[in-house]
Amino acid sequence: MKTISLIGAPTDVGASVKGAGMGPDALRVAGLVQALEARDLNVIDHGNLHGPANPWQAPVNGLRHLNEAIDWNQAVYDEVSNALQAGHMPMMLGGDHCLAIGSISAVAKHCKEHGKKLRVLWFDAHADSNLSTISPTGNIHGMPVACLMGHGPEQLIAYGGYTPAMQADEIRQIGIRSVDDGERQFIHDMGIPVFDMRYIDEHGMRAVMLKALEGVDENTHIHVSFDLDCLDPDIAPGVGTAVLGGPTYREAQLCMEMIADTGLLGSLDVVELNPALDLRNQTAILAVDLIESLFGKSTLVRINPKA
Ligand code: HAR
Ligand code: MN
Ligand code: MN
Ligand code: MN
Repeated sequence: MKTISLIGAPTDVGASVKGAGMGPDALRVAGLVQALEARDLNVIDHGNLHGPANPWQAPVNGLRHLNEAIDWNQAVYDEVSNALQAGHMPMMLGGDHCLAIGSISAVAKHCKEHGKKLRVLWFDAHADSNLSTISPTGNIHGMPVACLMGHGPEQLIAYGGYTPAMQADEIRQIGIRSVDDGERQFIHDMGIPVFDMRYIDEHGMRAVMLKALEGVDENTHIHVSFDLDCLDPDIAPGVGTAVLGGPTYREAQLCMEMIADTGLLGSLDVVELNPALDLRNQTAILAVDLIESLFGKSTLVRINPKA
């Protein structure tokens, strides 16, 4: 039986609005543990990590709350590393998306040490590829992809002991529709593969996921970094930085189902849930519903599913 390590990281130090720190508990209230157990998974809920409070300061040198972000990511890095070491599948419950720096640094190191190929599927409305010099806000949740690719403050780019943690060909971004000018340039320069909303509109989600999963094999570790603001705000209002025009419920389900079909999911981030902005916990409930599909719950009723 597979064991899932739930790791709560209740902070919003990287975000532009407060509230994401309540994300882990809202996911628990929505029945995350029970849903996973119903998928025949063994769940160990490690509870919530501890870290510095959000001092709510202005950016310094283009970075907001750098020291706090460093500490939180160290805690996430350590706990995700422990889970992988124990042979468990880490599920990091954010918290804002800056925490993916620690989480993916740990996963990338694990893959290197075990000769595994890494494929990160980054679901997001935003590109999260800002640098301190180009960010319009200084918020570090807008910077994790750049940090993981070796561009960021030195303490945020070397958790695993080497830089960069991740190469451009190890990530696929899906659902992107809000990109700053500087980020657009960075994405082009680095060659990060992006399936933006226009691409999804034109080609359809099935074609997008087939492409995003191209090249994965039995030796691939898939990491899903799921920023809930990827989803259309009509169905997922409980996020701090909602952007119109995201994937529908069915499109999101198809993504999860196609990843489940690979059998290669190795780790997961669920981030940017903001219960203070949610309606009766509906975004958390939706997240749990999608996670069930990611772990193989299927609504297929065809006699021959391949037909
Ligand atoms: N690009 C903007 C910035 O850097 C908004 C980033 C918002 N990021 C998240 N995570 N919510 O995806 O400030
Ligand atoms: Mn994000
Ligand atoms: Mn986002
Ligand atoms: Mn693994």
